[in-house]
This record gives sequence, C-alpha cells and structure tokens, in this order.
Amino acid sequence: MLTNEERTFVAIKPDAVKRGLIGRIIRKIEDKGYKIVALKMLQVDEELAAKHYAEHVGKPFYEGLVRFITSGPIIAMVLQGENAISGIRKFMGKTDPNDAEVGSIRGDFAQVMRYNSIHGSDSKESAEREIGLYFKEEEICDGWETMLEMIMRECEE
Ligand code: IDP
Ligand code: MG
Repeated sequence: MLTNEERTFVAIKPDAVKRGLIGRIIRKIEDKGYKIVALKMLQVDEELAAKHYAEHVGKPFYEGLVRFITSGPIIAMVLQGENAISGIRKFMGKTDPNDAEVGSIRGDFAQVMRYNSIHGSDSKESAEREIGLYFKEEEICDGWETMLEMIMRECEE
C-alpha cells in the first residue's frame, strides 16, 4: 500500500493539444507510474473557466488566461499516486517555462508563461475542488491495479 496516496487534477492545456503533445505528455505521466483514474477531452466554457481560475479574478493576466483556456479543448485527468499533488507540480515545472527545469513538462514543451501546456492542482483542497468541477464521482475508475501497486502488494509482509 502507498503510504500517502493522493488524487490530483491535471489538464493538458489547449496549446499542447493543438501542438500534438497529448500522447507525449500522457506518456511521461505513465512512465512515472501515476495511475490515471479518469480522463476526458472537453471544451471549457467561460463559466467553468471562471470557477477553475476563481483565485485569479482581478489579476492582470486573468482575462487572457480565460481566453486561452477556452480557446480549444483540454484533456482533463485525475491522477492518483504517492504524494501525487506535490509530485505532479514538480513534474510540471515552474509556472514560467523559462524557469521550469529541463526534463519537466513546461521546461521541455513550453516557452511562454500563459501557454504553459499543463495544469496541476497546487494543494489537497484545490485538488478536491478541481476534481469536483470536472468529474462526477462515478467517472473515476480506480478499481484496478497498476504494476507498482501489484509489486508492492506482492512484497508486503
Ligand atoms: P500554476 O498553473 O503554475 O499553478 P498560477 O499562478 O496558478 O500558476 O496561474 C495559472 C495560470 O495562469 C498559469 O499556469 C499560466 O497559464 C497563467 N499565468 C500565470 N501568471 C501569468 C502571468 O504573469 N502572465 C500570463 N499568464 C500567467
Ligand atoms: Mg495554480
């Protein structure tokens, strides 16, 4: 059993969808071993964008961010894994792709702050709230075992 299994919300943003990076980003998530327990493509409308980015209302980049996130489909996912919330944040890299570490998603795939390819929840509270915005409980499928879970089960005393 994982000792601190967490669920987090991740979205592949419209820039990455349009650039044909869906597969490569999911590949990295799967390579790391995170369990994808929900996944769908959807077009975010202004109402959903406003809920998702409520914390940024009034900031100078807010209008542009909403225009961007509603400009094309996203891939919404729920990921599960050991310390998945902070793990995914590290995996994504810093918000500004120019500061993001090489090897991170933003470090490798993005150049410009707004168009930074991926979103990931920043805390347990955000994760729960964002998962609830995008998915119904019955859309989350975690009743299966990843290879890591199988290995750990076999090795447990
Ligand atoms: P995060 O995505 O790393 O959590 P936040 O500060 O929550 O970063 O900002 C949400 C999103 O808004 C960023 O991912 C980025 O797309 C956009 N954004 C943040 N700050 C700026 C900015 O200064 N200029 C333009 N876009 C920004
Ligand atoms: Mg954020």
